[in-house]
Amino acid sequence: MKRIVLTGGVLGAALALAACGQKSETTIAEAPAAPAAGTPGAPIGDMAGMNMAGSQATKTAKGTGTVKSVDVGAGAITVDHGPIPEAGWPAMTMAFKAAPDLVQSVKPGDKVAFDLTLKDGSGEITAITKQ
Ligand SMILES: [Cu+2]
Repeated sequence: MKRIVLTGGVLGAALALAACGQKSETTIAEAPAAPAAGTPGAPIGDMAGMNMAGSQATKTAKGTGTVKSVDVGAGAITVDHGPIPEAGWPAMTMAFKAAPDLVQSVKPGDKVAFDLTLKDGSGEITAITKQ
């Protein structure tokens, strides 16, 4: 804080010199310093709030693909799926978490359309239908 005040004083002195002794301009130049010093705190607080909201939100997405394997015990369906723009994923084969009744409703080789809930970079199948 002291260094900021000193810097302000130096700048104020420089401005006073530049203004050739017009003291009214020195006063105007120093006035904005107080609001400016408080300004950085507000945007940082807002951004922190936005980030928290973003991490807590869950997105949904839809995909299509071919079931590669199912694991009822683990509650997972492995799908060779097409691109899923909502998740920013290219086509790939990956395992999704899914409720037991969904896992049991499909078998390897099935062509399926599915709904996903996206959270923390992974997806859970919330609905799946054979095509
Ligand atoms: Cu994937």
